[in-house]
Amino acid sequence: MTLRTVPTKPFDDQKPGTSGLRKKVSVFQQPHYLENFVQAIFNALENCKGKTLVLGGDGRFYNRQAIQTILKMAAAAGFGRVLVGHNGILSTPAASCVIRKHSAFGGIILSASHNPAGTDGDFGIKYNTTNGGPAAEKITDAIYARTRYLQRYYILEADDVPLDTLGQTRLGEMRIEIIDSVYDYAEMMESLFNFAAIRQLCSGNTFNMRFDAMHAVTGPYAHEILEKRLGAPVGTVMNGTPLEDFGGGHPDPNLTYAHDLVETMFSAQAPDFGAASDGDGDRNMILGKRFFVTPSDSLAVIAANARLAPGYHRGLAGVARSMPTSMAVDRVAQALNIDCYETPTGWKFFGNLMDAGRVTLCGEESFGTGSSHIREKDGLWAVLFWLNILAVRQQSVEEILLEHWGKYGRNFYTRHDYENVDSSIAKDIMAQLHTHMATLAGKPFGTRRVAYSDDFSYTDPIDGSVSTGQGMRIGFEDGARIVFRLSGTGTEGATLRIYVEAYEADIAKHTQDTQHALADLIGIANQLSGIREKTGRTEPTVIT
Ligand code: G16
Repeated sequence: MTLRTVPTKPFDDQKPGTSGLRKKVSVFQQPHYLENFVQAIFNALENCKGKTLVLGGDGRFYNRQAIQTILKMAAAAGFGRVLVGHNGILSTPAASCVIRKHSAFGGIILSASHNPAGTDGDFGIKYNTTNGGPAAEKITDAIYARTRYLQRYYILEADDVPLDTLGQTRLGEMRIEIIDSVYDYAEMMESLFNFAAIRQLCSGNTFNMRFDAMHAVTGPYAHEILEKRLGAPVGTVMNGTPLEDFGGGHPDPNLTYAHDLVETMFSAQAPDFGAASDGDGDRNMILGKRFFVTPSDSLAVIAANARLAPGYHRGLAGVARSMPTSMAVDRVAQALNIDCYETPTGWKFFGNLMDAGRVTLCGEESFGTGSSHIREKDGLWAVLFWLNILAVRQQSVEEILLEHWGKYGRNFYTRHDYENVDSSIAKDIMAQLHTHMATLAGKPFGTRRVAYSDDFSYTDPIDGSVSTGQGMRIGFEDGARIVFRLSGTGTEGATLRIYVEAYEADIAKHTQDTQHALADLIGIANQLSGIREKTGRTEPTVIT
């Protein structure tokens, strides 16, 4: 085995987005592209000698090839030990769990999350730190800075490592452990939730559920936890075999892309409970019988019922949500008399708050919910939390939501996505909105008046770091809000997101259709951005 130094040249498009570097597979397949980014990570970490790294991904196309390259580069960088998921598989939450449980120095997670996979699909890579969470901006900035002037990378010339046999092997001086992808994670879930009560619910005759793994990474986790450990009937898990191209689907658990599940849950014979997770297992969608729970409401309901789960029976230290997430959880926090933090979009912004013990529960409108049990959002965890609540309360999902809104009021909420918009048009729309921000305060729009408008900026309360340009927000005096943001996870053109929210205290109005309830605000958002005229689109690509 020889250590090779390979000369290379920087690529100018390796700036990590909301969650790591995501590009088309063909971009990653360019000679040196992956290697450059991995070397930039190792260079930014400075001293990897003898340290432990966790490595795995969501099983999409290019996962196995990338793992072989990264193992040889990790050996060249001097890592002492690498824990690799069996067959290269680790869901994002499982990777976070393994990093923490085994006190690893960090981890590399290979995933482009919910983006489609396959030879024409997307691939992604991100670095998580020793707390198990996505690297903070100062680290991703340091990695990016290294990519800008990288001249060489180091790699061990060696045979590929078999990933399909559990156990230990070596690559040069470095020890490799192929670990069970599910075990640590499943054990942790069992320690947090009332498995006995959930088992009774799932294995009885009165309750019926479906979990859609969308041919992505959560299949093996869901089979083990829901069907084996909790006794749900075989067949509860749909699309449970992970495929390199996710079966040609788009594993984004929302009403548009999780169509198999949505069809089942809105049919005449709908089961009582339905859920889905995404490509890498960190997102979740929760459905009742012919009933959709928005991620923002799901976060609020979990917060309000947290004490029902054994892992949370002492209550919550505090909660956090991303800025565009609805303010439903704020109302619960107020009632519980705990702090509620508003952060920019991106799970990495929750890390410091959780490490400092300020918050237990976090969530985002983008179908992400999680807690301080790990430092990533966690799809199956959210599903188990809901099952725990249902098992204890013995009510339907709809009944729980109606009661919740009755107590706290309802935050109607929707997000309109315009995907694959020409990047220069999207930038232009955002630039014009930016100029509007300074002039809107005090202006009336129909029955509403603008209370504030700005480009959201966040000062981390723990380390004082400042993140600017995190989305344009317009707040009305009655608590309604409109937010405009460009997605930081897409790989084609730009995705413009419009988030709309309004609070309704009147219980008689809680069962209105969301799009109808928010129609006037959607009209204001369209008018202010001019999105339809400027893009020629007549409707959003996805509405959630
Ligand atoms: C990632 C981040 C989330 C973020 C989401 C959407 O999720 O981890 O924090 O909310 O992207 O980001 P954007 O609106 O910029 O596209 P995932 O599941 O894709 O890793």
